[in-house]
Amino acid sequence: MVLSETAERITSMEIRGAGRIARAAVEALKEYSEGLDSPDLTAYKKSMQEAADTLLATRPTAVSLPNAIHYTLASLKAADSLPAARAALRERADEFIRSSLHAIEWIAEIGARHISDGDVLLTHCNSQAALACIIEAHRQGKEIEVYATEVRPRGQGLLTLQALDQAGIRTNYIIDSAVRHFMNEIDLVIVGADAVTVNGAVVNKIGTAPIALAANEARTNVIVAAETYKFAPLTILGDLIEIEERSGSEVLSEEIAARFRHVTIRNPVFDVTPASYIDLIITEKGALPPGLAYVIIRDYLGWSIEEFSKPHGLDDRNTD
Ligand code: RI2
Repeated sequence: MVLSETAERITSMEIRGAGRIARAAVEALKEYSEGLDSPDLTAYKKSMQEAADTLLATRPTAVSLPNAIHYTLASLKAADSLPAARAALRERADEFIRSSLHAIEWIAEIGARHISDGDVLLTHCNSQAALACIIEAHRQGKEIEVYATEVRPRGQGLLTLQALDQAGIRTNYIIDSAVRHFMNEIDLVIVGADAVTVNGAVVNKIGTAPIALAANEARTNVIVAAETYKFAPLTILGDLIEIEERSGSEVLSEEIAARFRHVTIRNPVFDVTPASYIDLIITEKGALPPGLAYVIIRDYLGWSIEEFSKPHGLDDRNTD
């Protein structure tokens, strides 16, 4: 598939989910690199950067995308010839894809430890990482039941239903606004993440924050399943995660919307859940309270506060 096609499929959400878009982008970079007919290393690097920019422009919120792209491109730094650069990129891309899939297996293993026999769980949207924990707990023989939300406006809840049903897990399908009604029956909320900030706030599908609020009120624990590459290094500098707002036509058809003259349809697709509403973040490196998010950014993404005292430190950073 050509790179622009992958970019288009990410933008349209045909390829979706923070982990999946990261892997698809890295795969696209690798394919693009293989087919690139560059006269020299400088031209090759320039073309690769342009390709990366095209992919980076697709969706602004899931930090897995820039983290994965920067990690892959960082492999070019040490290359001193065009063939070496191409080989390094290929190796790095394969390594990222392999390790990101491994990460989900580890998260499943660690997350399942936090799910007890008899638990009633609630999940929102369609997170591979969160689902992996639920499915692993079921595989271990724990008797569990799940509430899965519809996820307006794109309906990713259906994908979740498919996965849970296929695994043979007893599931209740509810509309998003029914969450509080059922919260007293829920033992544990488990969701994924598109980004985790340095202070442990979690950016995830719109509706996650009110679910966490309702859980907090009902004293129900909330855990987040997130690979380390979903932690956002630039939040150390105070950068905010951009919340993607998509077309209003996803919420109301253009035909119906055209009947109104004074109505604007707003469609933010993510929200921010503060760290204080999250009990635990499950990463492939272990489970940690959200307050320790900085440790992940420093130890596993290689970004430390000390680096930022250097001028131009940011431009030189990579995830090596
Ligand atoms: P995994 C999704 O975003 C959802 O917000 C989901 O919770 C998150 O990515 C993480 O998904 P979207 O692409 O990486 O549906 O765990 O907007 O699969």
